[in-house]
Amino acid sequence: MPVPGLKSGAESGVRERRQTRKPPLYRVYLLNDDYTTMEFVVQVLETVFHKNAVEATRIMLFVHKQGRGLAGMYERQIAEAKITEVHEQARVQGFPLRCTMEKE
Ligand code: TYC
Repeated sequence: MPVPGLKSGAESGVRERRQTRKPPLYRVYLLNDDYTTMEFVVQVLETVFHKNAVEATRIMLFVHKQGRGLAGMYERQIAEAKITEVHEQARVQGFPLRCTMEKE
């Protein structure tokens, strides 16, 4: 028998909240260094993070001046894969470019 004032999960919104809960996002940062070329960093931002040339150049210059900059926000596994891809592309080209991630 329904208890007055006590709503079901669906009515109270509990179930909806559970079903729509988003997984945590991670910020992926590029770090500055003295050796990686600006051209390569722009290329990485375009190919790995799908930025257009203008946005990629803006982010690269921000990192160059400030020390680090946000490349994108992703679920954990995607963020990890992007970082691995950046480090792999950098390794192949002989650049020390580094990338980090931080939860939300
Ligand atoms: N500082 C580098 C240079 O002067 C350019 C650079 C920018 C390197 C961003 C890394 O994440 C980086 N060639």
